Amino acid sequence: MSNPIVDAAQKHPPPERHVYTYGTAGFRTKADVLDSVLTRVGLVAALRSRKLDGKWVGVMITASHNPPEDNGVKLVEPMGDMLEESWEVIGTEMANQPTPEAVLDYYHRIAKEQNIDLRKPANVVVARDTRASGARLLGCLIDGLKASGAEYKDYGFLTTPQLHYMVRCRNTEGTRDAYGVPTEVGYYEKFSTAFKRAMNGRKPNGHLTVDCANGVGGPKLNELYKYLPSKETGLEIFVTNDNVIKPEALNVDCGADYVKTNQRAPPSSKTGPGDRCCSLDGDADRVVYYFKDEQNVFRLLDGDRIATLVASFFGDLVRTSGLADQIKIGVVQTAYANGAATDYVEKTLTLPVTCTPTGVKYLHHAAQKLDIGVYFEANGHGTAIFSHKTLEVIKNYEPKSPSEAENLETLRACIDLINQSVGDALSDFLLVETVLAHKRWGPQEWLNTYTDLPNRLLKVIVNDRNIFKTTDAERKLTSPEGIQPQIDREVQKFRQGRSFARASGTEDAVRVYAEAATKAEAEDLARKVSEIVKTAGGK
Ligand code: G16
Repeated sequence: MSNPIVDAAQKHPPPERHVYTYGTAGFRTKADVLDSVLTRVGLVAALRSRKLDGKWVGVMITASHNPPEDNGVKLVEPMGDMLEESWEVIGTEMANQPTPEAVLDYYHRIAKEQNIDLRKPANVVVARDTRASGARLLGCLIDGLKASGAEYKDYGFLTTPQLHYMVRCRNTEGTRDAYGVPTEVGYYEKFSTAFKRAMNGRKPNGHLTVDCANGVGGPKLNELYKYLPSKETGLEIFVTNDNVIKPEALNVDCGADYVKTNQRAPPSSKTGPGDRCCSLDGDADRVVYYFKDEQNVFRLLDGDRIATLVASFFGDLVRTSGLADQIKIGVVQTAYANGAATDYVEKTLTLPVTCTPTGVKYLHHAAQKLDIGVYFEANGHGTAIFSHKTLEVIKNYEPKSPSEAENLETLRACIDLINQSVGDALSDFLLVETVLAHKRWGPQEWLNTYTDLPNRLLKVIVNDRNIFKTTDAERKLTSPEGIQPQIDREVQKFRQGRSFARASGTEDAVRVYAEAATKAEAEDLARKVSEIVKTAGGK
């Protein structure tokens, strides 16, 4: 007798001998080998929702910063967090089941092991970015969802953070933690209203050019901007690279990853000295800023800079609202954070820094331990989150003066302006604009806060990146054997040298990061470490 799960798995068989892993941000690889994964993710999403008593879980089809021919899929927990780690293992095992019958067996095995009542409802929110393969993969996902009897709400095209927002809104609707209205209009209204409140009459200094990586962020930003008319807000935005009609243009010579990795503006950029620019990535969950200085030199203001800007602003607001003794702020970074940024946070802002492995889930969890946790990866992924206790303190505090009242109101507005479910490029850049307007800073004043150590990021292609294993928040390699002492010996030859190598969880490559006293030295160190990696990796 036929079974809907067996039928769905049969309809979308995996390619032979392909091994899938749930990486830094879900399954991510060439789109043409993902059909079977999507169907099985549908089954896992249904199980996860049932495990959580029918709460909405999210499925986002995206490969974010990867090239157009890639795609990917990730699962989102009910409050908008990344999937719990033990379920990443379940996802990986499900994706690698060899036959349709094995898929069915595994489905029931997990239900049994996890005490999941399969008669319970399952609710799943689905969205995708603008990749050409998205429609086909959505079909595969829906086959899995239907086979497991899940209810689903398909939002069509959304940015990844919008999907996280929808999930959180749906699960908190009607509760005291209600996060917002789970519609696109609800999203635009929430963040635009918060921006106007947070600006509190201040106007941005000059216009902002936003490069949307030819991804889903383009149309969504154009929509959001309708809620922020420049006549009312003073916000003048020039949207560039928003061509989603040509999916092969996605992330090509534009976008946050291009700008951060190459340390240059997209070739299409036509801005003049002092003009503020920012770049989103393909699914609009990262943002980096940059500008040309008076000498026409490109200057990057990356995730580290956003973290320091936001942390210092919140420090000021907490103090001037009269809450300094009740709320402590901390910053969470990864090994990619520039040494100068870490120093600035610890020594100038006198705030504690935590270092975690790469991946939003790690930073988010570390930030959850703080009253206000500001977390950003250098590549522009990040946000700030407020603990329950902190939200209560801020909500209930009675200001002692008109100035305290004004600062408290700005702090309260910022809480609404920040997408607390996940880093969100649209909400992040509105926050940066708010801080710059309050401080009356242009990009040069922002840059002047500290001087980055010159650095270089390289990608090395090896036979098997999985042999590269790390420890100490990815700052040291434990395998292949003997490789770390070689890297250490190189690093010691460079003034202010620091370098590490780690396998990417989203691309088939090992990433090498190096920083040193001068640009030439940083490049030299990165090259030397890459050579060591190449030799050890067998290509
Ligand atoms: C994803 C993750 C980020 C990570 C990036 C690169 O970003 O969400 O946390 O920094 O991949 O990861 P890796 O170095 O392991 O390839 P995105 O924007 O691609 O979703």
